[in-house]
Amino acid sequence: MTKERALITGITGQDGSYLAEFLIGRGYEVFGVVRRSSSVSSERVAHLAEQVTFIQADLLDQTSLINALRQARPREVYNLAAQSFVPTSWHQPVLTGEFTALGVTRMLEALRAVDRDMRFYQASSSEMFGNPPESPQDETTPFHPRSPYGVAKVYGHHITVNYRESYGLFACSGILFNHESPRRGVEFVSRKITQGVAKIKLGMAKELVLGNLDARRDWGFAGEYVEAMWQMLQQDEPDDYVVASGIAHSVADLVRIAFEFVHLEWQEFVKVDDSLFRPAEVDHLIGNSSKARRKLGWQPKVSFPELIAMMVDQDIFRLRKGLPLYAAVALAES
Ligand code: NAP
Ligand code: F7E
Repeated sequence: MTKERALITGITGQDGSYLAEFLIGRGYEVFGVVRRSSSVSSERVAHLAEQVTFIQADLLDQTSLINALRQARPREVYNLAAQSFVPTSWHQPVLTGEFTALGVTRMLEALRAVDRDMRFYQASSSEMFGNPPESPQDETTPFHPRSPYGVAKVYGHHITVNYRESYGLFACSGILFNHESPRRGVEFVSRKITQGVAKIKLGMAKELVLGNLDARRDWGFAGEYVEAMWQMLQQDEPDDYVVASGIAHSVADLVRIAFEFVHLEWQEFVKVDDSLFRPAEVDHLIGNSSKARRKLGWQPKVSFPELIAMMVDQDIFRLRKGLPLYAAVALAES
């Protein structure tokens, strides 16, 4: 039997690695877009190297995207690539717009040029809500982004909807709230905290310097959120969905739970540095994913404390074993 084919941009990122694992597990032939780099950026998918076909392309380069789709001929295209770190979007706003906003149009144009029957998933974000007029946020909540990243994602969302309406493409936008994992980039607050706690526990660091502890987010486990992406592309009609846990916690809660897990008092180690505060903060996000739960049958299973425990545990394991930052570690190992 011929395997279904899927192409993932951003396969070397957190979500790309979990999505590739998930699709391989469902019998897909997986193609992953990687950009040329002078150093290795494929730690998260090293364990999948034999099962994925990597294609060199870049969201900045239209021809390379067309060629990637011509080579892979996928049924499903998951556009996960982006400049995804919010603080960097203030330092590199133009580049963020090129990758995270216009990059989506380049992908959609490539799809239109190669095969309009391919199904398209766009990685939209709760950062589009920014400073929302209502709580919790769902698919009808107006956008008020608070960073160049959020603004770029609003463009990516609207162009996806527009190509669906203009050309009848099967294009879906998944509005995902924060999702974390032991493979999360170390600059994001969850992993910064769990790695910091692991280092302090092992005597490798003395303090953990953070920014705004009052910000509240709706955090879930990335391994589960990628399943919702796939489910969106299996529906009869393309649509947009909020994916969230429905529970918000503060950064301070995250800190407290992570330190409690290793039996340490967080107040003894955490320092706040005002320079880590953002020019415009997103204070409080919480998602209402009832549409995804109803139509996709999706629901999260890993609780917030379980997620934090999993991350601290694996950070301690990696540090003890001297493993690379993003190496996939089986849960049973740690
Ligand atoms: P991530 O870990 O930062 O991964 C980003 C990926 O994009 C990497 O594979 C990166 O490749 C690739 N990339 C960046 N610029 C590129 C370019 N010009 N051409 C080709 N590839 C490029 O992000 P993530 O957390 O997995 O998130 C996946 C997607 O979901 C992103 O679009 C993000 O904005 C969005 N999102 C994330 C969350 C979340 O909580 N994680 C929530 C909502 C939406 P390199 O390895 O070469 O850098
Ligand atoms: O910040 C506060 C910070 O960088 C969360 C991306 O995946 O999710 C992510 O964006 C909160 C913010 O994620 C530090 O001020 C305090 O309020 O982990 P973060 P984010 O900005 O929410 C969305 C949904 C995406 O789409 C993005 O791609 O934590 N915070 N102290 C800190 N944040 C960081 N990074 N570092 C600190 O030291």
